[in-house]
Amino acid sequence: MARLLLVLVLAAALAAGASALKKPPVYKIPTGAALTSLPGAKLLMPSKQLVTKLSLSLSPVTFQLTLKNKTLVLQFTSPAFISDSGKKALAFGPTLRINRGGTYSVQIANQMVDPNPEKPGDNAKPFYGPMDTNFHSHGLHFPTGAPSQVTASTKYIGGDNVFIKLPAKVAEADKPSTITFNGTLPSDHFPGLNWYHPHKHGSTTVQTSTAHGAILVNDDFDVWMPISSSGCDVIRQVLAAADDVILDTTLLFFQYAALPGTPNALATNVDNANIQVASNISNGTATGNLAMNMTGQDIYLINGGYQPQISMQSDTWQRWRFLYSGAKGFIAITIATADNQVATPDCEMMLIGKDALYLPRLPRKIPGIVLPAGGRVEVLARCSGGRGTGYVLTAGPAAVKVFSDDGFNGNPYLQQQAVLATITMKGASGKAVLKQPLIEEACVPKRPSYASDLRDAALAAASYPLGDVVTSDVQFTFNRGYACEVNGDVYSYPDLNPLLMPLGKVVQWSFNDVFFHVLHVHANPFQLVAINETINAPAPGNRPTSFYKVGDWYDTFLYPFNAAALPGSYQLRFQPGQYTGYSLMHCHYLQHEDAGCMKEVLFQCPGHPTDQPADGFCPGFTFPVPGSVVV
Ligand SMILES: [Cu+2]
Repeated sequence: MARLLLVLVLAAALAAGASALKKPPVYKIPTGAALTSLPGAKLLMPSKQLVTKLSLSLSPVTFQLTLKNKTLVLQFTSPAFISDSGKKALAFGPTLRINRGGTYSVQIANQMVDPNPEKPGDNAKPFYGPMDTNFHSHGLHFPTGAPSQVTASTKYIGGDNVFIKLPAKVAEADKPSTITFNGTLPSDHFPGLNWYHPHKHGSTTVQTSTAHGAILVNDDFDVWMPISSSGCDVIRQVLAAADDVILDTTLLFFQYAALPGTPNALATNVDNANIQVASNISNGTATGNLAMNMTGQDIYLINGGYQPQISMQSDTWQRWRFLYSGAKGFIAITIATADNQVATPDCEMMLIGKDALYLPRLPRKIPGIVLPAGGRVEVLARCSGGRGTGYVLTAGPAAVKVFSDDGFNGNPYLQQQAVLATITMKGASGKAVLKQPLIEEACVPKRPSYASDLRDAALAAASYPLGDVVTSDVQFTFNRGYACEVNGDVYSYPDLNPLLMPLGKVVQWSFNDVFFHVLHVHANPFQLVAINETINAPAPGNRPTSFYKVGDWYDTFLYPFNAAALPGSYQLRFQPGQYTGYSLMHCHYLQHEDAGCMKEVLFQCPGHPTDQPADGFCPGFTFPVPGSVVV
């Protein structure tokens, strides 16, 4: 009887806690609006001035999508970053804009409420502590902030420490836990589009699609593309003068998922953990919030808008920086005709880089892009249609056909949406500098040492013996219905067997499966130096096209062309440095990450087998294969 009473009291307390939640602010998803008029457009793409300091609250926001006939089709509540300066509910946080060598700081206060905080043992589950959070700077090369596995989870000392946790409030009136995340970039940090998002293991899936923001590292063409010595004279003019457009492509997905801790939650959540989990905790009425059954109704937003409109001028280059901020899946994207959505010769795309890492030679003419969860792609695009002509930016069948006759061999993570955005031509008044033809691969940008060329010929040129490359096999495997493993281990912290990145060496991973999984490595990017075509040629009907080329650099890599994906299919090389400490590699399908497909990576200073120098630097370190940039 006493026990029953206790249960009743607890239930009443929980109900009281839930009903005491404040009503979240509402973000109305605009449909068909001009890209430049979307809410927060100027925070997403700030003009050239720096934005290095933010104060953000992770707070519940109610998202609503209403069609033109005023039918409410979608309403859910999910965590989002609200800036303390604007206090407006948006679909993204403000963009950080930093120079190479610059410093940033972002204060995060976790205002989410979870009346059922994490219990001991919960971290063995795929999804736990769903409203606990932290902050990851995806793509930045800077200190790990984690010299020791003993202290990293309890003490934030700066840098990209994602072992730290900001617990949710238990009740609305509680003080939020708060950390100011900060970092300083090296003076040779590559320019480009990176991004920030929560990275607390167990809750990345339910937070990232709606809680994230962009990090732009500014161009510095005099450094990376010096005049009359790099072949870049024309393209740097074009990049500098073109309209600069971030396309933050996020995915809202709605298959029903059981709440953490409920029967079958483990087995059913792996592919389905989603917004309902967050919604249920954020305002206690998850599935009831959907005005229709959204199963299979996943939708993409661009910059917080549904099918927004991009304006272009005829034959005039525009600079597009794609970010896939959705928690799962991948898409192919191309430009198609507006009426019947077939690929069109009117439009051209020139690839500049992937994941904020310039191609070895640029630009490269491409028929479309493949964008995986977490990835970024930068292109110059133009179309020839006259005033009033319309096109669409499509992730539908026309885009898939560019790369595959059969939906990438039936890849289950391929997502499609016929219209991501519409494109409207505004006539021919573009600047002359933006109408110049671009010569393919004319430009060889300078490279920093942490992303210098590591192919065999480049190692030979640097007198680095091939026999000194430190090699290991690394594999993702999906087991037992829900457990996701790296080299046979489900993620745990601390990790007694981290992958080693010895400073002063070139490291090579023979990797297996980037068909079902998207490889992301924190802190240090990698170069694709070989694909073993005898064990992993693209399946018949699949075409990597010019978009994929050995020698390209990534921090987030998917190669969705053959499900066989045998061990040793891909050779990836890293040159770790100049930072030390513990970091992570994982699958960026975040439901796989939360299910365990994550492993620690130790950037290891010689003479320091486990704990690393407290300041994060390795004394006397120099890169054995130096880059070409002079800063
Ligand atoms: Cu995966």
